[in-house]
Amino acid sequence: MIKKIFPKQFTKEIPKNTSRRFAISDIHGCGKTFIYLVEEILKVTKDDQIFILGDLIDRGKNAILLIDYIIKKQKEDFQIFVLIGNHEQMLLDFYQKNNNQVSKKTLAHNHLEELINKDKEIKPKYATFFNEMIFYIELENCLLVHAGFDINYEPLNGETLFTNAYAMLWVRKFKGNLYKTNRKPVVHGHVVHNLEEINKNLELAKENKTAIVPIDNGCVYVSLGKYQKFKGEVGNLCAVELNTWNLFYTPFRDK
Ligand SMILES: [Mn+2]
Repeated sequence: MIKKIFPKQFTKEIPKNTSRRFAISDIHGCGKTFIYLVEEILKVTKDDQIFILGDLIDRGKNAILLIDYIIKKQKEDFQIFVLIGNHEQMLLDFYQKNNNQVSKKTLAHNHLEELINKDKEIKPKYATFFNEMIFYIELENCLLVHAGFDINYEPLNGETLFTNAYAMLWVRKFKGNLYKTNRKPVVHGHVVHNLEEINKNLELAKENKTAIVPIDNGCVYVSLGKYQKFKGEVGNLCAVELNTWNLFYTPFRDK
């Protein structure tokens, strides 16, 4: 059972739209890469929708830049929807266990000092941002979640696949099952997949033949010099357009 955390709700209705819908995951502080992807490659407009599948923070240097950018664009009526990942959950859990305080020293490791005020409390604009995160989104043709759904999970005490917060944030190597996910493939991040694996599943999605579409290509690991631990081509921030299943991506960039 997951501890009490900030998000107020599991999911919410997404306005229908006829324009493009992009899913992007595991930005992990690669704020400059994200901004380049949405502005220069995707050229996102207010008609498009962007879904961020969690793990915005930790590891990379520009998580604050990223969150400030998202808040600014949302205020300008850009349609950006943000899911929670296990990295947000770990921070919020730690914060609450610590009587709603966290030190700059603790945050410095992940370049998050700007999250807090002088009383070591999360600043209201960021608290609101975390509060409005949700666990999953159901669109007409797919489900979006950070880690996945534990399709082997036997519902207990009224819980379902869609209220099993622990699995949605942490599950790895889950097997897909279209029957259990309303005949919809699950688009998720959390575990790095190389471009070949991502492309293979996108091709299957186009033919309605897959239950799982991973989109995390490990963008931040290049900036950390940890490229080698993964097999195949990794190190890009990916955006998948959810109507066509087309893939867009850019390598990590620091400017
Ligand atoms: Mn994760």
